[in-house]
Amino acid sequence: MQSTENVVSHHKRAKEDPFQFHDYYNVDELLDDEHLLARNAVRDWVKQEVSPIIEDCADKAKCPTHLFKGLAEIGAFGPSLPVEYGGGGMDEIAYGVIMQELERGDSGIRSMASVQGSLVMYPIYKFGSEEQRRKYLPKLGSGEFIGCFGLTEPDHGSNPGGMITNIKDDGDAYILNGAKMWITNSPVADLAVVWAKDEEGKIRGMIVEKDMKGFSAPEIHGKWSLRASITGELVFEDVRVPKENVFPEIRGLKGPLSCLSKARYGIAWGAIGAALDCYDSALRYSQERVQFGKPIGQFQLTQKKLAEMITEITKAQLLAWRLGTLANKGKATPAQISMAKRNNVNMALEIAREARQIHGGMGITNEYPIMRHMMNLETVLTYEGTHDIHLLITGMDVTGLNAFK
Ligand code: TGC
Ligand code: FAD
Repeated sequence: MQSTENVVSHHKRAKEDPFQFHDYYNVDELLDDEHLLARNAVRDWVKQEVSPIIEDCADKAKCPTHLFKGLAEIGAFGPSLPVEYGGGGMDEIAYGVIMQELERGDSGIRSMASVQGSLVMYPIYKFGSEEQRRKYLPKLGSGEFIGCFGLTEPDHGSNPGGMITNIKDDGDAYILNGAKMWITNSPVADLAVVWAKDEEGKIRGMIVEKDMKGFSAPEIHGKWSLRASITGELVFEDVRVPKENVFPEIRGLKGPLSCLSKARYGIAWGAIGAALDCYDSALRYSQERVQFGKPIGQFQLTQKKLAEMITEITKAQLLAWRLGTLANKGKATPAQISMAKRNNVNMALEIAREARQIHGGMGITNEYPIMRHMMNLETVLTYEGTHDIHLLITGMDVTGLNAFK
């Protein structure tokens, strides 16, 4: 049995966040000063602002909404969008390393930033009119407004093209009806980027503001995963959306899917952060925990686990870095992004499971970050396209044959 003293010291250590970065192949040498500056600033911020409260937030299923302002200050919203539109003016690798550090803290914190930057600011920047950009982007970039992204419906998750949420022309506005499900941040959002079919059956994007009549965003309770992130529905009952709030040009599923490409790219990096946190904790535990008269890290079976973990993390780091260089040249294809999202999230989940074993019974407690990451990663494996949907995207890309049609 663990002594009380031991438990207290473990607890203190967890609160102090002893995380150390691991970079087995010196990937840092591939980063420039701006990347390292951004990365280190976010790492410090996570240690100061996220680590001390995150277990409690997860325990109580409470989203730390006060962190929206801090996330804005560290440049986590739209790092690669232009500064004049509320972004950080950095490149795609800077965006990636920032997501990695946030998810090292918690996938839900990375989600807060992914949604705001890649799923709300990005579509407004990419598809919005100049008026829409000027009206919303600075306030979203500064965290004054919180946004959410409504694509998934109760009956259309992996197949968003089947959506039934719709708009009907009514003079200077559209009348919006339908419902969206599983929407990150929706109960606390000031606005939602919503995708709905017009009378010709074409998918359109629009900005719906929280005080529009007929619009509500009830919270979804009972999640065992991503507990520090708030999730809800979007319900539209004859909501009058002014035409000036509708994206002027974009039509079809490629609108929302191109936003997903941006967010999936960030997740491919982010998941490495969760994996690193689990690995770091397992490595330290294996050096400290003594059984049969020696540290458990001295047993070959523990070494096998740790050696495989760092190998998989290193492969994922290189995959993400290469994807980043392609993205910087505008050459990362959606299928390449799918491969990295699928591989890196699955890698992180498997590492969380192995790390849990290394921690023995302590691995199931909130003295260590393992179970929280593991539960979070079950969502990350599913949202932004499930593990199997991404496999089928790769399958389609290599065979030229479409499993979805
Ligand atoms: P399909 O006919 O293949 O494509 C329709 C049009 O879209 C184009 N396209 C893309 N464009 C940009 N980026 C991508 N990733 C794209 N994928 C496809 C495609 O070229 C085509 O263009 P065009 O010009 O010919 O019209 O569409 P499909 O209906 O057969 O569906 C394909 C499939 C299954 C791959 C797609 O529907 C899919 O990716 N499903 C997964 C849905 C998904 O990922 N949902 C995520 C919801 S948002 C979310 O989870 C946020 S979590 C937030 C957080 O907290 O972090
Ligand atoms: P389904 O599509 O019903 O899939 C169920 C299973 O069937 C999966 O294993 C899937 O891989 C499999 N399957 C489906 N189709 C096929 C096929 N053709 N071949 C083989 N297998 C298949 N959505 C948003 O729009 N905005 C958000 O902010 C957002 N945030 C989220 C936050 C959380 C916490 C969660 C859990 C989800 C969020 N989502 C969001 C929704 C998310 O994107 C969907 O859950 C996801 O796309 C899967 O849809 P589904 O849950 O309806 O599962």
